[in-house]
Amino acid sequence: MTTAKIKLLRAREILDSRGNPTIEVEVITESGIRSVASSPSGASTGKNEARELRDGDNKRFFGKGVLRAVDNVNTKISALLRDRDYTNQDEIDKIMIEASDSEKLRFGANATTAVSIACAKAAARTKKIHLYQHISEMFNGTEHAPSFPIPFMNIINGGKHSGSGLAIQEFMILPVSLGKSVKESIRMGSEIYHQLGNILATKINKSAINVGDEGGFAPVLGHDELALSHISDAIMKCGYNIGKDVVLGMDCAASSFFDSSKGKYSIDNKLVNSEELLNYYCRLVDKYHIKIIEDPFQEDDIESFIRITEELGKKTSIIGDDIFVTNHSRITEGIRRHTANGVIIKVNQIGTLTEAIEAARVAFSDSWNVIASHRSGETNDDWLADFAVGIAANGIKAGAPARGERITKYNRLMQIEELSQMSSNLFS
Ligand code: 2PG
Ligand code: MG
Repeated sequence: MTTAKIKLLRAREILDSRGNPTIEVEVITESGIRSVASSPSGASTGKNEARELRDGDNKRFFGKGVLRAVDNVNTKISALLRDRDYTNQDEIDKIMIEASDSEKLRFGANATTAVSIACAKAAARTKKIHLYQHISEMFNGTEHAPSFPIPFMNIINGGKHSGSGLAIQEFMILPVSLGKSVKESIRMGSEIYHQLGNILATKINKSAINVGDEGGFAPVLGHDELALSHISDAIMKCGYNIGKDVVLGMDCAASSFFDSSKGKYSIDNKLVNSEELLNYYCRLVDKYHIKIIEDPFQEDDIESFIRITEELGKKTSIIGDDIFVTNHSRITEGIRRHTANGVIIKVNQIGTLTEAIEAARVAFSDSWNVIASHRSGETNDDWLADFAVGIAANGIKAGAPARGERITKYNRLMQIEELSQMSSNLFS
């Protein structure tokens, strides 16, 4: 009989990086272990994501409070999971999935996500291993040498994440000379970020270095292409080789600049159709060494996804976020139709660790690029770094190399690298 039993779950309302409420869950085990995890929250959400439960009580936080989700953890989920073996993640998650609805709205995906991760943390502590090792064991079935993701650093913020007016949501740098280690790639990213800040402040003005939700700069540039051009200047000024040391990526989050009444995309003060948008991307890819394009079209424009994957997929990874929403059936369908060749994995988009791992597994089975991702509303919890290493993700999206809730993921990644180089496996 197992002794790894849940004694109590305790949830509370905390604030995320945007100052909105989110949920933190503490799991307390029979043996006295206490583990805490919190759920992040997105702004440019896919319409098929698992749903956060918000109170809708306009007297508190303009309706955004999460007291109902907190109460669900403290009462309903607690009753379901009490005395359960928290080292059996499959079982813990299955209980929540079966008692919930398909959108996870009954408990709130914000509640189930935090419970799921808090249990994984408790299990790792019980096994006296690190969270990334525990997730790796879950993912691979056995212990595996850690594999490190490339940091995808979002250094210019547009779309719903800033007031820059840029249509494209994220302009990212990927320090790809990973042979140089995680530490070195993070150093490169940080240098380029600061160099970009100098360029924007000098060429535009100081207000151009105000930042958006993910810590990237939010300059008012007028044209999206200028963001790529300033970033390229910053990379070169730092002495790095574009295309070799560093490549570029974009999360277009195109649903957010799609005008459904006109059936067109609004970018650079123009309305363009999907054909014109595809041509625009093709031009940018060649000119700026763009190796990642996430959500190039709105989430229902599957035909255009197929088109761009056909056209650019050999040289650029076409990544689906809003269209797949970390859902393994949607990814399976995407593989069948060649809708993309990469996927974003966000635990809170599906609501449990087990389902997120399953989604990643399906994507890997067709050699897709798998990117573990934060949300634009984050907390200082750093579990994402362990998750990314645990599933051997090709990349990790954690925002700019600035702002506490972003750098805590990058710092943890560097810590994991150091831990994995130590001969001893001792838990510290
Ligand atoms: C995205 C994410 C994270 P949000 O679109 O990939 O960068 O944004 O959390 O707002 O959905
Ligand atoms: Mg995205």
